[in-house]
Amino acid sequence: MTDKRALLDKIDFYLVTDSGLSRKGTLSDVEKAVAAGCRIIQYREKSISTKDMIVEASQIKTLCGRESIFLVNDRVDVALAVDADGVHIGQDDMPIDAARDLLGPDKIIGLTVHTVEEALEAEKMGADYVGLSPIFNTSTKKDAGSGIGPESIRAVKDAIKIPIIAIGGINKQNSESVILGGADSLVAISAVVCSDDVEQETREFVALIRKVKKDAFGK
Ligand code: TZP
Ligand code: MG
Repeated sequence: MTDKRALLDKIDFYLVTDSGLSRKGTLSDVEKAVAAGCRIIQYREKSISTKDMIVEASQIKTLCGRESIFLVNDRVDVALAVDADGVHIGQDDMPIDAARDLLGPDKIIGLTVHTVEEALEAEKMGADYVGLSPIFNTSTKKDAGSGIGPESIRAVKDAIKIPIIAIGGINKQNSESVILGGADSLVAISAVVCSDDVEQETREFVALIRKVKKDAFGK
């Protein structure tokens, strides 16, 4: 197991980039989030050329350094080109086994799931974690569907051993319900990248998640 894969068990706040929503830009957001203790970054970029993505992905890889996991959303080819730590893929993207064949055994593969059945299938196919989506309604992803509610996380947690990252409509007010519901980590895109101070917001999310885990589970 690489060092980066071992880090998966220790993540609290997970940043997904969004250049359309960001106030200060993707590179600035990544830099601030890493400085604030975010240990996993997903580069999600759908609006620039592959050539430009590869340039930006290499810069993000440098910012993540050895401390933070660096994943590329959807694009196995871009992840390979820059030797990222792995990919995050959706139900309609490249199947996990095909991605694993291309990336090899050491890279991290995360899959978006919406149900217990999809989570079980993801684990069976060799996913390293699942992104459970959407927990609440969100306007950040137009086709995300309706929120499943934080109370739906428990059934997924009971069904699989790999970590669950919760995503969709999460903010500081509802984060506690998400972690108590069974999520290992959570993503908040608009709550962080639309803020004036990404570093401070990230710090607050990291501290809040750690406190909820410590108070509830003693870890
Ligand atoms: N996938 C599922 S919901 C979502 C993505 C990328 C958007 C989450 O954004 P926000 O602003 O945290 O609701
Ligand atoms: Mg996708």
